[in-house]
Amino acid sequence: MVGSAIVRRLQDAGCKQLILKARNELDLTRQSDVDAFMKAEKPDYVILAAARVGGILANNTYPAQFIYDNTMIAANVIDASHRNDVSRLLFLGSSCIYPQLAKQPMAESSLLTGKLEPTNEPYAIAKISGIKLCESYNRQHSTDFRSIMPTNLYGINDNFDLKTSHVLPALIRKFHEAKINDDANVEIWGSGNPRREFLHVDDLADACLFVLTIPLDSYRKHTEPMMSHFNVGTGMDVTIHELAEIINDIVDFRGTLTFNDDYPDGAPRKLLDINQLANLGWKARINLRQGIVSTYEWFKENCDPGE
Ligand code: GFB
Repeated sequence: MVGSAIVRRLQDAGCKQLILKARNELDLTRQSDVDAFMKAEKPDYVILAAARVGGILANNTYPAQFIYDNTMIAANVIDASHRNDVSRLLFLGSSCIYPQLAKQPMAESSLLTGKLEPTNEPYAIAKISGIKLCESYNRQHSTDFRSIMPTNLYGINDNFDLKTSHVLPALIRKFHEAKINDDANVEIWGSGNPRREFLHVDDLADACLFVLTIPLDSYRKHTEPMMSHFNVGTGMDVTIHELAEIINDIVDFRGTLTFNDDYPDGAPRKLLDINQLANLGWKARINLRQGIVSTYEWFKENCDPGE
């Protein structure tokens, strides 16, 4: 989802040469393969959007895969980028790097000020390693490696598998199938009380290009030497219950909602402080309802066997 959105954005911007590798062509967890690729291609810029990602259940069920794959991907790509003289790199992290009970909205400076949310601690540690790799290479080798921390993402090419997906695509699918099957209710995991901020992936792709093209002096002026990342979000959040009602309305399902407490809630709230990037002139454009409507249209055309 993220990689393809960034490719579309770079093509729109007239980027002349994109070097792309699908997962089955290059395994980023294998250092020798990454080294050989970087040596052969010598890219000028690297955008590191590849990651093993998933929703709360996938993170909680496969912690070893989440920490191992993401740690290896970050270490291999960042180190090979340094050794092959990449002039600028952008690393994508996640808002789950911040403490479970961080002051809201969460500023970049709240990193490493408290305990992480247990359901995704392994993933968060791998992403924190990525940020710290970038900062450390910048300090020791004077590289220009940057990081952004997006909030919960959604959009076309999302994962709609109910066991591994994030909440927004899961609810699109659940409400759609409940409507088609004439079910009486839709089950929502947890209490419905956690608050989440959702960013459309096309807005994220725009932010990637924006951050990648900030002149180095301005980038440094807006970040501290050991806190060199930017939050990327909308600045607004909703409860999971409110999100479910929005999707209920868009899908036009007429049944009831039930809340299943056997599933975890995860972090109570993850609202990003987006002032740092806003001060440089970037803001999200796609509002949540519009974004869900277009994602639902894409889902019906591409993922729904009944249509
Ligand atoms: O999006 P989500 O899976 O991940 O869940 P996180 C957000 C909230 O929605 C949780 C609830 O409180 C879930 O219990 N929820 C309700 C559901 N119904 C559903 C459902 O059908 N499917 C899912 N998946 N959730 C992830 C992290 O945390 O966020 C990752 O685990 C990453 O590491 C990602 O940071 C952005 O927002 O809780």
